[in-house]
Amino acid sequence: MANKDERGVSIVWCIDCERIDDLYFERTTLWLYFPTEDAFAKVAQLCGQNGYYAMPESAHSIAVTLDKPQIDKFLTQVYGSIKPQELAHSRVVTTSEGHRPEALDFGKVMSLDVFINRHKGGWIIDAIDNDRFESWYQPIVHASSTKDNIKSFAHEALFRVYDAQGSMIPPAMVFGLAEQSNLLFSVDLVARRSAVECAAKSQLNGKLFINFNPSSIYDPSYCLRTTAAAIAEIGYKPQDIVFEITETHRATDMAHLKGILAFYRNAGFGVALDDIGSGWSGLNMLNEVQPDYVKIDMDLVRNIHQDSLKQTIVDHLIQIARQAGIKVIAEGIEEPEEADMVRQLGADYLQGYLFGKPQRRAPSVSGSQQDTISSSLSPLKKAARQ
Ligand SMILES: [Ca+2]
Repeated sequence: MANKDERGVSIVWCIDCERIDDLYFERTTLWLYFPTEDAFAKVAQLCGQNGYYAMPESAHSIAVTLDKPQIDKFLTQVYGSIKPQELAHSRVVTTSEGHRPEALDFGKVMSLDVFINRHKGGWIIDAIDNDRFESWYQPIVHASSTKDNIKSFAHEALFRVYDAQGSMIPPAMVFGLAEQSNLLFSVDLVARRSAVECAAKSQLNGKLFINFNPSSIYDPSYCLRTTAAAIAEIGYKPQDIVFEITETHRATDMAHLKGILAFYRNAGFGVALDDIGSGWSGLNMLNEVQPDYVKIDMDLVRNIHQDSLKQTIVDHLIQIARQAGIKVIAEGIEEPEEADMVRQLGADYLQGYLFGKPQRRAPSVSGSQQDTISSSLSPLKKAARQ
């Protein structure tokens, strides 16, 4: 669903051009067309059961008029009642109540699954606009650390988004939905800014690992310059920052990925490859990309002390990394036995609940210093809205 250019790279979605508000009115009529009479019947039935104001237009189409608060519930019900394929082949366009679609509205016709994703993505925009997000930090420790004697090396920033009631939205859902509603670029940029901002406000020590999804970048020199400038402005040195490239198993455009890495490298930042070992691509990438760090996927670490196959794989990974001068971080350590095993195999750093869960850090600088930090990062805020 993402817009792709000829290289298959995501194009920036212009929030200002495609605000979700344009789809809704005081009372909105959704003009729905379904590919099958069966799908039509299911939606007609749920309209009847829930007392929605609905008028059939044909055996395949229906006009449903809803108040704003009803829209969310209606779309969730439709989503739950018809098959994904039917959803993809259904069409929808909206008008204000009492108006039929005109020729001008044809450009707004979209498939029902995109419409629903766009709708759900609305709260992401809302959360970003209203600053309902922050970063939490999980420690990365030297491999010689034990549960009771932690030698801190770095922190990984983890992005947290809250709904209007203040409940945390599950992080996997945030990025999944951001991608489906074409908001990955903005969300990833806001998350990078938040990682730096919250770390500066709480005066976090040591290196800072910041997650970064390469598919959210279409032009490294433009997108990353803003991030790099903001980091410098706030007083961080590039060598304090390590960008963790996530979702690498999905990176099909190696030249694009290398371009991004080269930019970070030239600017003096460190680069890590995340989740190595979760797919075959990880190993090939190691040689091609030559990162400073690799993070071994938590699936490989889980119960590694009881699994000789996992031990063999991790042993190999660490050998390859060592030969290339790459430092190894083992993620997802929960048990002391897991820590012992990856330490024996030669991991350099460890991360996981055994050494600390992701936690929010309270600001430790004055209110005016916080304001200064926020304003030096404002170029990033602006960029996220472009
Ligand atoms: Ca990560």
